[in-house]
Amino acid sequence: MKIVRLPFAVFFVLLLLEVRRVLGSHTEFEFKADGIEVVVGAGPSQIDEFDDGNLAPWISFRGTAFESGGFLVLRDPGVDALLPGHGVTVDVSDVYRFFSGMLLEEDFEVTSTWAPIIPDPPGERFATSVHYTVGSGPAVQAFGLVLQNLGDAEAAPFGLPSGLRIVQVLVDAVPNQNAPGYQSISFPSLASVAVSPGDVTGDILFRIHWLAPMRQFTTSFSLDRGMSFQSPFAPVQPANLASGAATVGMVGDPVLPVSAVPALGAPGQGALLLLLALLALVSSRRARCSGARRAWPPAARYSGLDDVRGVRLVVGARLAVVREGPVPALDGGANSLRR
Ligand SMILES: [Ca+2]
Ligand SMILES: [Ca+2]
Repeated sequence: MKIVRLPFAVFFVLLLLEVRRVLGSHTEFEFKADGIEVVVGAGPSQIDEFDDGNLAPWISFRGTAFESGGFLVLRDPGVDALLPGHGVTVDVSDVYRFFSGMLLEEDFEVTSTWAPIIPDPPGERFATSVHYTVGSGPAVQAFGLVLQNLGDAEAAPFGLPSGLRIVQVLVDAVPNQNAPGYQSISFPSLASVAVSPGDVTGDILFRIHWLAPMRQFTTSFSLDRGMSFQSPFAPVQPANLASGAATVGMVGDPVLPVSAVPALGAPGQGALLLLLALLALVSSRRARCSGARRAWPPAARYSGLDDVRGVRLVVGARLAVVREGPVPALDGGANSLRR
């Protein structure tokens, strides 16, 4: 029996890892920022090189973010946030930070330096943005630059062409109070230019400039580590006058069409079939040992992922492996399938 239990445990773990992969992270992504510089008014440069291994004073609200090797790393697993009315979910990993004196009453300039990682289609994108509340809140506005590589289905909800593009966007949003999504979100200003992967010859720099007297944002970006900058976008003057503090956001948030239902990948299916075979083997041996000679029902079946609500695995009548209901983050076995 020990010979059987070892591979059973192995495939059990493989199955859990696959379920965790499918349900916990629809996308695999990793973006890195090498540093960021903020200048407020005539003040000194405030520079963060992400080089002390400690994320603070940046705060991450969603997903996976950490400092490593002199970089801010934003990667999967992110946290899903529905964009209501747009038919997409974004899988977000993010960090935010307030820089000293960074108020909308002051001029400021934010320059972020991202490693030259080309986002993978059909959903990946990363962004640097400036966030501030509108009125007394909870409405927020964000303005920023994005490098995205969206497929047709992922780009259409934004009214943008697909492919590798730099996007300048102004976002109006009302975040949910106790959930990662939004009550409402819209894009009152949206512009983009196509980029060829070959144009990216060095670090990608995003620069956002706020001119307080004009209440106006302008942007520029570099695809060659700051050797040259391009500014193809028109200035943006937000319609909703805001005041007070602004924070900087660094975000990686692959876009997923809502219709993209998670499914077991090939490795998971293989592990599952082998697991079923092993379960049948274990059960038949037990039946023979006990002398019960029970007929094994032929209808060992896997009823599949019931969208994202749960997993049901039914093998005959005697060995019922069932896990139903919400599947929280499958944390290595605490919420595992039970025999
Ligand atoms: Ca660095
Ligand atoms: Ca740090």
